[in-house]
Amino acid sequence: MQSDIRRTLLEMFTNSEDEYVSGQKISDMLGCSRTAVWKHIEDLRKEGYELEAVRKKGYRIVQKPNKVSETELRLGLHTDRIGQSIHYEETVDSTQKIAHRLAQEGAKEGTVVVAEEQIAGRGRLDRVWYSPKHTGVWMSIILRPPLPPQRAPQLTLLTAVAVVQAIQEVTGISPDIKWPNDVLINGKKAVGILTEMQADADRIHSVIIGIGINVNQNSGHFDSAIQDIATSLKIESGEDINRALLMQTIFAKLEQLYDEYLTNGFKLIKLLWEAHAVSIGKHIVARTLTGSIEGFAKGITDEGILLLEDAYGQMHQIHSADIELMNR
Ligand code: BTX
Repeated sequence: MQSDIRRTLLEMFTNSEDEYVSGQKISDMLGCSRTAVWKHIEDLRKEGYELEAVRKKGYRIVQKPNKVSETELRLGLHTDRIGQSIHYEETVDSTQKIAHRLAQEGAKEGTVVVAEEQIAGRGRLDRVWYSPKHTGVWMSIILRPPLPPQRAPQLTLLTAVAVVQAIQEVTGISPDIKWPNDVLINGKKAVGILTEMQADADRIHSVIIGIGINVNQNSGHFDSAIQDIATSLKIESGEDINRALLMQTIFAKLEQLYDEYLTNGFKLIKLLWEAHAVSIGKHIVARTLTGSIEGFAKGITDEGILLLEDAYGQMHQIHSADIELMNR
């Protein structure tokens, strides 16, 4: 079934809430025969929608699938670019890998790759990112900013702000950001963001923003390797969270902030980021590939780089590191 028909059909069911929609009404709206309506209904059932059919009354949706399929994501989406093209799969090794390929093949800005499960999800430095089935948001977004490559780290911070704003709006929880890419709730990691790019020396071709969010895991459901450091939105809010709504909200916030960034630069994004940052103004240890530096986190530069002052008053610019907050 074409996705436009599917969308119109689902919109009809959503607008009529719990009421039945008659086969005649559907066939009038879609401009097709009653037999074709029945076929469309069967297609929705195959997608996991539970539809009740009652003679002389019509159809109604009893249960939607617990999926973040293209159909679910497009219904009620309020963006111009981000999420307008969705590449959905049940199981993948990593959405980043697929997004890289699509970007190389010329995918449009705003294309989103999303999966219900990743079996080789990855974090920075090829670390493992656990992405169990149907419980989280595992997605990669392709952007094509007309910028030089050294500006790309700003997009990691911009994404963290968009994700935090969306979580706030959907769940009421107000997460913290730990430079550069951890989103924490009560000190535990709920979100990971991985920004990769395809670029030459002076121009970005595409930025692939990977976002992993623990949404509906219960405590005890995490892999033992991350049991003590990870949390989910459900654990923190006590409620099941609608993953499609959360994603749509992220798309809208991201598009808003990205447009602001492309028009007016990083200034406002930096202020918003600082308002959520827990690692600034604290004593921290920054573990980089070449060693550890302990000191006071003074802030971030206009490029999004961390400024760290050590015990001798020397200032370090940290481009990439894992940060640990010291208790003092
Ligand atoms: P990171 O390198 O900052 O964090 C990776 C570390 O986080 C791991 O070493 C582990 O300790 C911990 N960790 C792993 N999985 C989880 C989890 N589910 N919840 C909390 N902590 C965890 C962060 O890298 C960037 C992650 C990006 C993930 C997205 S998902 C969609 C896209 N596809 C893909 O393969 N990666 C990105």
